[in-house]
Amino acid sequence: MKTNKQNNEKADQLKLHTTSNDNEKLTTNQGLKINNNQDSLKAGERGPSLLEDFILREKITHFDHERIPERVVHARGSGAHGIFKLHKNLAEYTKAGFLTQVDKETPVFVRFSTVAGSKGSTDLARDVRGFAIKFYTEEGNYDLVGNNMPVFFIQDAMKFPDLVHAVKPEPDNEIPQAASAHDTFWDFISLMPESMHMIMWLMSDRAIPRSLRMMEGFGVHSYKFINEEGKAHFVKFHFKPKLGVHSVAWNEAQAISGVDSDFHKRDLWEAIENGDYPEWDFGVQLIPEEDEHQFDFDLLDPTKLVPEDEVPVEIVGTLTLTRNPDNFFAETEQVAFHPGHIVPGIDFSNDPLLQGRLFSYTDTQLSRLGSPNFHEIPINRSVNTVHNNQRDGHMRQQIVKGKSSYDPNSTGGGCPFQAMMSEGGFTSHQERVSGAKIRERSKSFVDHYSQAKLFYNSQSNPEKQHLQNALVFELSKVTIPEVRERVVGQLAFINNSLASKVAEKLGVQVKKLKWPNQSLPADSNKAELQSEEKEPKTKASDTLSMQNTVKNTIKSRKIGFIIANGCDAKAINQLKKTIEQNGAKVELIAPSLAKVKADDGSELTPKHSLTSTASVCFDALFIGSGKQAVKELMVPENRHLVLHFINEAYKHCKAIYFGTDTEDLYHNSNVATKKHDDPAIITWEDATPGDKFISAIEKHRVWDLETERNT
Ligand code: HDD
Repeated sequence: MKTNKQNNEKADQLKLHTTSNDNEKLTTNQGLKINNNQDSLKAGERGPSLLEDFILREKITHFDHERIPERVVHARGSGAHGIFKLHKNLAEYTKAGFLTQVDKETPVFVRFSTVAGSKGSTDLARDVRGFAIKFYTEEGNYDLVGNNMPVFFIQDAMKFPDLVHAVKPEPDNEIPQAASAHDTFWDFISLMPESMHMIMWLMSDRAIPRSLRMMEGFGVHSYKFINEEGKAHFVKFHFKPKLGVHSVAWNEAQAISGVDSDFHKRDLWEAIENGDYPEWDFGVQLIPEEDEHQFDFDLLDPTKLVPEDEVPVEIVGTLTLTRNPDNFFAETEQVAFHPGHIVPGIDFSNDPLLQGRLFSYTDTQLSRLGSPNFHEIPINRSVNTVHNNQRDGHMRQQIVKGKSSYDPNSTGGGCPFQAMMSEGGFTSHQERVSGAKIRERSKSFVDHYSQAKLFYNSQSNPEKQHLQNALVFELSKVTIPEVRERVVGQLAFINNSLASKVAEKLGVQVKKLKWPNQSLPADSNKAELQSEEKEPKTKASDTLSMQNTVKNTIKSRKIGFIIANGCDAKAINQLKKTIEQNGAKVELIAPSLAKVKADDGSELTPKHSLTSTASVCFDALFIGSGKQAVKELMVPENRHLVLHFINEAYKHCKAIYFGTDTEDLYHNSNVATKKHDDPAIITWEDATPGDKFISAIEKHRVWDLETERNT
């Protein structure tokens, strides 16, 4: 295990608040040493407990108040500390200090999350993933609170509570947990055509990532960069994982939820502990303010992305996660993000979803963390000191000296002083704004299908198939036939073949119905504001398909080796070494947890037994070599377990390597039914099996052969 030290201003600040109980005596919260932590104070050996027992009362009282409300959305999360390093000076576009000093390292805390489920729900739910970053810059905290999908369900914050109520468990029976496959979600979606682009993303495999380390991050909204001269550029933020963007299969996700519902949390934790620091390229799409109207969509509309073919993503930095939190609650649970935490050089756009978010996040922290002093919790503190006249409130930590708590003042010599712009004082971008006070949606937002088409058109055939299967799965759980029909009617505006295939499985007709967009005001001209079927300017984009992602590394992948007594030590150790040299991890699986005696007398220690884990926890399998070992794996007690491992991994399109003497296992497994050449099945007959195995793992899965592998 590598030590993951991090020395920077944030780590140093956190150390001041970090304690260890090593070699210490137990105390009360008042520092009194405790002599007996086993028994309460009683009147006589068998007598009643005494009210006087302040030690018992303190312990129980604190325990009674240990829980705080979970986040209303994004309740389940995993966090890590890291570093953001800038590679390109962006001074031409922004005056933000952390984006203008090349090689500058800014400490960050990142929290990934699912959206709909409760804190204790499974990691592998079909859901959007939150991707929130707190940059502890020298100019104050900058929070980029994004997701792993570049668009959102709704165009206006007014609809956010409705969206969340619809996707959360239904209010009468609190069913289902962490799932969108139910009536209320799809009822809402069917009546909100603007959600269709996001629905394409949500039904794609992006919603079931292989790892939090293997997903993209997006700022979603258009933000603004402001340079020293006050010139503005629209900017879209991107994080591209160095390991590529990879997913699991849907029935694999369901199985993982049973075997290890902390799969993503564990994966992130272990990778960082092992020194496999997750890394992302940080990129920006920059659009001069004057080019705002050059697109066939509105830059302020959060249901639209800017195709990379129209505005390329320029990579300007790296985000690396290097340290696990010391304490989940103190750090990951108490971290408070807010899109409104910005620094000079970054500003908001008029995206109505973003504008609403600017209210919501402080408000939610007040109810979640219970005090306006939440900024004083160590994980939330900026690295520069806070000076203002805000005072008091629950749990105040800062002890501000002096009489003065108002401005202007002479009692404090006028301090703290306002900062001039040249001293880093924040000023909002001076955008000219005028308009009548109206409660309406801009007509430029009324195009709900073109980018949904762009996304669908950009998918490979297996990705299209998965998306279709996901829609069928989700809508089959909907009990109201009209809702299913309405969704299918919406799909028909995106792709006829998709709509009819889904309709067929649901037993409904495709009726390309037009109905008023429910989000429009009752007296608006609905015909004019009804979204028409429109082709996007960019018809398809390679960047939107995971098929075109990075596939040249096996770094940090988990490979299961199924072994037994008498296994071929030389072959196993050699393959293990090669795999580890390429950066992947090998875990040994044996019939039991007892040490395995190899053919050369050496002992191997299995991490798992055949019953304590499952193929879904691994990226690829090696089935151990050696006559004796295979004999043990073939005894009735083990045989069905090993075959289940193989068949399941085969079904999920993973690489499987059959070592020498495993013919019997091979022929009894579903692999033997393969008809075509399958690059991810490696056997004792292959000339360079190790290389072939590694190259198959690099490709992640043979999704193209999914139908064949499942028939
Ligand atoms: Fe939000 C949490 C991302 C729209 C209101 N949101 C939250 C988190 C992420 C996002 C990643 C978890 C932060 C963490 O780890 O603590 N939210 C988004 C994105 C959105 C979005 C990418 C659209 C582009 N959110 C959105 C709207 C509203 C909110 C429109 C309300 C008007 N979001 C919240 C919240 C949460 C939150 C209720 C719950 C916990 C928290 O803020 O701290 O205020």
